Amino acid sequence: MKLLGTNASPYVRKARLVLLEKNITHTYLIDPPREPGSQVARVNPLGRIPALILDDETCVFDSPVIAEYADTLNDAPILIPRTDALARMRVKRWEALADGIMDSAVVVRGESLRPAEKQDTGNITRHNDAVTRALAFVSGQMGQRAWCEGSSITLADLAVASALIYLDLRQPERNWRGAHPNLAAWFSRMNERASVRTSLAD
Ligand SMILES: N[C@@H](CCC(=O)N[C@@H](CS)C(=O)NCC(=O)O)C(=O)O
Repeated sequence: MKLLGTNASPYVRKARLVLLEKNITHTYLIDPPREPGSQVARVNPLGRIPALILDDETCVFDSPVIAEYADTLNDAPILIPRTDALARMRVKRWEALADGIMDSAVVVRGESLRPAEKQDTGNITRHNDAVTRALAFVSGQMGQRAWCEGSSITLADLAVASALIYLDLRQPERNWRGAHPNLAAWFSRMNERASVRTSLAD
């Protein structure tokens, strides 16, 4: 299978981390959707990354669907609980929270690329405030636990790490480590994982 993406996209990072953690053989292809010659719109009608192209050419999108599909391919590890409905919901809710942080940070990034006089400052504030609230919620839920949910790594950890890596990239001035030392400690452990190192290497 082939994963189309870019290194900056937090959704792509989440999908990559799932494939890497589960040791699923794949080729990672850098394909910015807006560049001439991109194959993204041909395979994903939404024109978005990540797009996972299976060997029979089926295209899997978007990142929650990729994560869920990939998680069913093997059990090592199981990243989304299979049978416990409450545990499953909680992991998916963590993912929704992380994706929401990404969504808001992407909006803020988009605004910042517009000429100053065209930027919607109200929109920027709304989305930055949502990120701030969501981080406080993440921190409160995390407490001093080793993992977001349960007693081992899940999709929740990979999704939250992807959101935080994106915040570091686009909002380096945001001092989330100072505001949430428990998140900082958890993140520095996540950062040592081979999957995260690989995703940050290229
Ligand atoms: N909900 C989607 C969001 C994907 C998304 O918005 N990706 C952005 C990159 S971060 C994209 O492809 N935008 C289209 C573009 O850049 O033209 C997912 O989770 O996969």
